[in-house]
Amino acid sequence: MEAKAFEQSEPGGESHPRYALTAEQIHSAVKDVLATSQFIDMHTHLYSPAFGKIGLWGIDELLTYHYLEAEFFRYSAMTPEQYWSLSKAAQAEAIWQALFVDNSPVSEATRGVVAVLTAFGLPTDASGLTEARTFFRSQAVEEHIPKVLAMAGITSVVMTNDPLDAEEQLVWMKGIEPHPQFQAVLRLDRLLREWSEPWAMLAGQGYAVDNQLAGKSMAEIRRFLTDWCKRMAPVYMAISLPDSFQFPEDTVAGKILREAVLPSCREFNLPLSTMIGVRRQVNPRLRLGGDGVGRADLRALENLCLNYPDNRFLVSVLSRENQHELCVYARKFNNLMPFGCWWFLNNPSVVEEITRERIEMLGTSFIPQHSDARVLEQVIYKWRNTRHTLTPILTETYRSLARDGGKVTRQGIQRDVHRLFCSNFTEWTGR
Ligand code: FIX
Ligand code: ZN
Repeated sequence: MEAKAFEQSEPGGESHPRYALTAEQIHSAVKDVLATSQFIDMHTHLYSPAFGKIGLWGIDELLTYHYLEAEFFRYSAMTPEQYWSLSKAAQAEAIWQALFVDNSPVSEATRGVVAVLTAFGLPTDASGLTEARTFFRSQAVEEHIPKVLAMAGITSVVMTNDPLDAEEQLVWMKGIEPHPQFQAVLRLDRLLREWSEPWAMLAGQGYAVDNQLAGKSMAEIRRFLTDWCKRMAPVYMAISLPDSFQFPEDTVAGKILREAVLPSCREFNLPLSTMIGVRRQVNPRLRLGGDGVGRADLRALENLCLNYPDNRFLVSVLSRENQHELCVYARKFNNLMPFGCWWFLNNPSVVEEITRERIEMLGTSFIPQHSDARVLEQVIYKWRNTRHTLTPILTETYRSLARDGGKVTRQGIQRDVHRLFCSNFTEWTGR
């Protein structure tokens, strides 16, 4: 019986989209579909050209990515304080020397830089950065951005926009033209911090909030969210949350989430993205590279999904130990969309494990990956690696289906890949 799926082969050959593929053909079809399909990058820290210097790109930024800074201190005798006192160029040179010249760049993040250099035809074994710097300096950013996105095979990129960041606020207040390839996200981490900080910032933007969150504070926070939704036209609102996150919780942040954020999401029909499990500043000396991970109690997520059925939640969890629970919750609540293999999970071995589990439990009703790129050119290696890691996983998935008697076609694979990397997101966000 095992051959049944393969007996259905139609005339017109393998290239016919509805031709039932053989086990051998499945591999090349999956590889080809993954290589040629365009994806949406639904969470990054990249910016459209209108944001000027806020958007990071080029070799010095690639080398001083906080993933690499954390790795640098494992090899170098330099203290973090000495490192922070250097110029960006000197930091990049120190990292190049330690991670690429004195040692083999075999980690995921270092291989990424090698892949980017290769993609631009730059040397990967140079003793210094002269050639790479000359190349990047000669690029005009407005043309460089679409070229890089095309090289990564992504049609559009979702930014992370913080309305309480002074520099970013200025750009939005000036008014910017929407960019066809960049979508905004209203990021709320600062709003949900220890209230004394956002209180002063909101007051500074002209909202009549009280330092005790009393009086009409909540209505004013709603007004703040409304104004920023109109200004940014975000595709979702987002918060990253610690491993200790609880909901409901009788704290200022818990109250703002319940009484302002969730109702605003409903009003504007926006999903809320929650990224749960970060332990901020485990080692503050490493700055951005100093955050860690902790296992979260996902009952908080259960309470959100259960008690707010009219809200939609995009959810990524940072701890490997929370991944299985997340899949189980997604089977219980169809207002929950798991996404991405975030940060410390974005390594082939872990991506493979998580993605297999998600397919086994959720079929194609999840979003396998986002890049989380902070520096433009990172999308080239991050998306290449995603395609590479997913090829054997999807191949095996479809071969199992064929073994069970299912008809596997190129058209079906295309539909599924599109669903995973585009339409699960666009349908969820209504864009
Ligand atoms: O909170 C986030 O969006 C995180 O992705 C970042 O803050 C984190 O520093 C990062 O870059 C992870 O990839
Ligand atoms: Zn991020």
